[in-house]
Amino acid sequence: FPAADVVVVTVPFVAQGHLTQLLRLSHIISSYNIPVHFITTPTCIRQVVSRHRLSTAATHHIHFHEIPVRPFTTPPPHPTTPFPTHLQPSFDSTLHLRHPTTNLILSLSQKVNRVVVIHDVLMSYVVQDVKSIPNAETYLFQPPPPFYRSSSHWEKSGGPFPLEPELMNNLPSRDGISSPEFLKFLSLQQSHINFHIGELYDSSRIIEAKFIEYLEKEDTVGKKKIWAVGPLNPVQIATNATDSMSRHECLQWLDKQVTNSVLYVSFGTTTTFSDEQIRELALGLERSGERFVWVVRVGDTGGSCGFEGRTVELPEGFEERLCGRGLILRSWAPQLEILEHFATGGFMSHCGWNSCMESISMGVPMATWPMHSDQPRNAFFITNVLKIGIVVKNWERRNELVTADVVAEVVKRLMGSEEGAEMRRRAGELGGEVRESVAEGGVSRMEMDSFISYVSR
Ligand code: BUP
Repeated sequence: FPAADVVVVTVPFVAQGHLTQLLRLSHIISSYNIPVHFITTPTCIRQVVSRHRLSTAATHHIHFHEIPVRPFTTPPPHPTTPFPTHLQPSFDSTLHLRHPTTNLILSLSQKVNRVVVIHDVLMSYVVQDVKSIPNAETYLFQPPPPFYRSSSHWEKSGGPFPLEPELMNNLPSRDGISSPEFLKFLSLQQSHINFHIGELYDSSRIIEAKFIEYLEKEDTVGKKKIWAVGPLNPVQIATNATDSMSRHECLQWLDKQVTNSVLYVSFGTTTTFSDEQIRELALGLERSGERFVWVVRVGDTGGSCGFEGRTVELPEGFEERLCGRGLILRSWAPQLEILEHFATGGFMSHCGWNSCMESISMGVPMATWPMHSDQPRNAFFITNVLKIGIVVKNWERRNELVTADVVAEVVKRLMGSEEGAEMRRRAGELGGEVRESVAEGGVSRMEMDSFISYVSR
């Protein structure tokens, strides 16, 4: 691919999972020798740089633009309030990014033939002025997977859907996946979605071909081109001498464990359990008798302030009683490396789409515990469509406490039963196919190549 006279501007939504996806996409695009400009707030830049341990070598084609946003006037709600209320600061801060983003695109448009703007669907308001810049064009990045988008469309339109009707009868409802504030924010975005050229997904036709085809056929996006270019996460973690010296201590602990014997437990960046739920989970993990690595942290609060210092209380004596059978991580964990590790044999997860794609591509079966947004449908996709997961918490019982007994039973099924072993085998095979899809000649790589050809036409 010759470097055409084109630059890409990526505009992520200001929450970790969303930043991660567009940062990964930026990396891939820059590897085609196309300059990428990544625009967000200073807090988010700091967050992605430290959490992703970015080195200048890895990002030399990515230009980070920090846009200071006004200080928040009200403190954010406590992180245990239901999602996504505590992310209100994120919603507010995006609104301030509109003019700086337009100015950046405008100034780039005077230097190159074409500016390609790839924006999170939640940033449609921010990029609305691009339509008046003649040599700039927009592409919408959809953070949820095609299954979520296609099943939501089918709910409204009816008609045939590429899944057995009995399964569709059990599709989790979308009740309770969002707060009124978030719905208001979404509707603001919706009113600015209409002028993009195409849509990009962090998914692969290996796992979602029929849902992608449904979206293409059903014309849900007004005959927009769809590119499924995932997984965006690296599928092979490079380790060299320097990296191995700075390897996280949990990886050294995993090195000493038996193949597929450890459950990784993490519920993402946006939610915090109640003290009561933490207690049941801890006792359940203990009762299961299985080995685990558990990321116990307070959810992000829209990068504003306040709760970073709060810690989660575990039951008294819990850590001592484990006698080395479990590892508690209280800060940012190297999730991809953990999932890639030979000792990891299961992932108990909230089913954020990044976590699902990472687990799928590393061939790890899941125990599903969704909390909000697309997560209930992602969990359904993992357990009922790909059949590489077991339910811990059913969405229809979202207001109930998950007891220690339920946790222990699911963990034992996933980690210590024939059923779990069979799922692991299936997940392993699927993971292999998904990893191949991003290698030379694979379907996802070809879609990425086709996207790059299109934007540098
Ligand atoms: Br916690 C944690 N280390 O300790 P999702 C998360 N991650 O690398 P989200 C770590 O953050 P939604 C940690 O690998 C994934 O890439 C993880 O994204 C990484 O969930 C990302 O899974 C989390 O999409 O919620 O952002 O919590 O995306 O559903 O809004």
